[in-house]
Amino acid sequence: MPAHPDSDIYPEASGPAKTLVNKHSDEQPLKLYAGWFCPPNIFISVQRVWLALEEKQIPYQYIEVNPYNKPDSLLTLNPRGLVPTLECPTETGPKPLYESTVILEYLEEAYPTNGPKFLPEDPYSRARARIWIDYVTSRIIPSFHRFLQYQVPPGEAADQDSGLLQLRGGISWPFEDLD
Ligand SMILES: N[C@@H](CCC(=O)N[C@@H](CS)C(=O)NCC(=O)O)C(=O)O
Repeated sequence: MPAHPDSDIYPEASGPAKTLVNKHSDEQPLKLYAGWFCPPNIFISVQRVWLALEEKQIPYQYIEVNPYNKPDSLLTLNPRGLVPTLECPTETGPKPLYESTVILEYLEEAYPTNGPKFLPEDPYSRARARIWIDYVTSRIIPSFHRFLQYQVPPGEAADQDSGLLQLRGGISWPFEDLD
């Protein structure tokens, strides 16, 4: 099988991102396996977790990996080899977590004194917030991803609006139902 086009991408962050990476290179019990090139506008999953750690000022170690050239260190923690993957300290030793929304809830619960809180305290408001989280994850992100990757089908005339119409179709929602 041919290698993924991003398998030999530049191996580390640069510019301001590199400054942040360097700040979090020291050994810490909590480790974030991430890829610098998973940009917020395409794969928001890495950025969600990275931003949460920064916002909550939770000490963490940043470990750069290329998820398209999966190192054993990542596969041992997450057999699917996706980022973000978190290595978490537990009473019985370090354990892995993955799926960005699950990681966000873990950080909220495992570090209760680190603000800001991402979810409201009131259970009903929390549930409403989760509807929005699910909507962004299941509708907006995949639709936007399809939009970015849209290609005119072979034999069809180029129409700049086709990708946009697909995006709009994917995110349609009865907005008036939600606050
Ligand atoms: N649902 C996952 C998505 C994780 C994901 O797809 N991450 C991308 C970021 S670049 C990845 O690791 N891709 C590597 C691959 O698909 O093999 C989450 O929210 O954490």
